[in-house]
Amino acid sequence: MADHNARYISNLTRDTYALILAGGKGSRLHELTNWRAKPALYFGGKFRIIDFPLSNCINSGIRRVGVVTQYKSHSLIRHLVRGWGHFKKELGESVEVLPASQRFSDNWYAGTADAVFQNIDIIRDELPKYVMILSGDHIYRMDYGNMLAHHVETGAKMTVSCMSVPTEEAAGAFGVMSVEEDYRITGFEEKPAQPAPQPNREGYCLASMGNYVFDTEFLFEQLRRDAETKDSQRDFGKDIIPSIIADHNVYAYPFENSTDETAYWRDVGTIDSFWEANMEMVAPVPQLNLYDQSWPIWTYQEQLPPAKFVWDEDGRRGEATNSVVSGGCIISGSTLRQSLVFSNVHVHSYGQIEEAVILPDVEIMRHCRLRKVVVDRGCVIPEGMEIGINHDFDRERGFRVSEKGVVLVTKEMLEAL
Ligand code: ADQ
Ligand code: ADP
Repeated sequence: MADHNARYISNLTRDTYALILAGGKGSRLHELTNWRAKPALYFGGKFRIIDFPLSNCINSGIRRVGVVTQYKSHSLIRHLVRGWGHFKKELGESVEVLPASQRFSDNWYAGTADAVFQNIDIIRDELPKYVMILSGDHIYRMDYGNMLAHHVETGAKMTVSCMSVPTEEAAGAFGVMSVEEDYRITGFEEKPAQPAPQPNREGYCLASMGNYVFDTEFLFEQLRRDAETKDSQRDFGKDIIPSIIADHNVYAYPFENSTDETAYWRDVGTIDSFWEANMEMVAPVPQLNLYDQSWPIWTYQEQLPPAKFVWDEDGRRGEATNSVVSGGCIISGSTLRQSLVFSNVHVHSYGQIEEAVILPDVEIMRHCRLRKVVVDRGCVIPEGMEIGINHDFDRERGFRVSEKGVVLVTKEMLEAL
């Protein structure tokens, strides 16, 4: 791709409205999404998933953003209002929450295309030249300006960002595309059992990341056409993309070939991938650098005192290695290794905690042993409890043990003991 100067890109981002789709169920996360939408799930010690696409927008220079919510949206909306409600419309900035409000129809949002269609009037009011439709479900760092420049340069009506993914991983999980040499899309199937192979890379295919750029007028035309199409499921992957590629220029934007070496993308759709992506954050040098001041991840945070590590009365050290510990935590006479601890967690003495992801407001009483666990917000782990040591026993007690042996514990599971 040609090098672009900053002014060129900032003109494009300024002329763009971003719509983040944050209404999905995330059902493969099981009890973690019983009470919250997937984009509201905690990640990385301080953040929620939605903070990543939102921060990408702000850091890329896109200042007009709508967040489309639907399923179990209470905690998501509360977070957006508290953390992202300070943008000033008068300065051309806004982060708006767009719940399914049945303004155009008597229904909730059907598929992703319907979620956009039902907000056409709000987008039109903004008069953007381009609309970016972004998935609110992923942890990633992406400069959307480069994707916009690619869209303009290829003369595409629509651009789909893609990643090279091993075929067996992509089967049934992602939208998969076939492309010509210049990345024009010639075929697209939503979650095929047998994905089309990627040219020049054996065993891989080109998977859609669920992020799209559209010329605004073209988007509106296609949404209106789709709304009148019988049997459409009103979905970008299932309906819109397959129906336009024959007659219009639709291009793929290969994300990992982009010039940005810090590009990062993770789908955290299962307990295992959620745990793994969080564990990556405690590595000595993670690929996603949360400490990079040129690409800050913004969020809402409570006013909390700093984390505290106490040598208890019996002379046991409170310590943490290769771990991330957030504000408001007290680690007293316990050892944490390779663990990620969110705010307001109190670990009492004689604890041994390894490879744990502990969400906010958790209390772990004395003499606990935790290994390879995800502990949901608000849990109180009773004195002497061992989790992740004997998986049969964990299952018997009603905890969820994932395919790769991560144990999920929630407040409800503990209350049912
Ligand atoms: P999925 O993520 O499986 O596949 P979907 O469940 O429709 O598709 O979710 C897409 C995004 O829209 C998510 O961010 C979700 O939260 C949100 N969403 C879903 N239904 C919604 C609704 N009714 N209202 C508002 N928001 C909604 C998609 C693409 C694939 C691609 C993968 C990449 O369809 O082609 O490969 O994303 O993960
Ligand atoms: P144990 O780890 O033996 O169960 P606690 O966790 O109750 O004991 O307390 C251990 C130490 O943690 C205390 O001595 C104190 O230094 C610190 N601590 C506990 N609670 C607080 C608090 N609310 N504010 C500040 N420090 C606290």
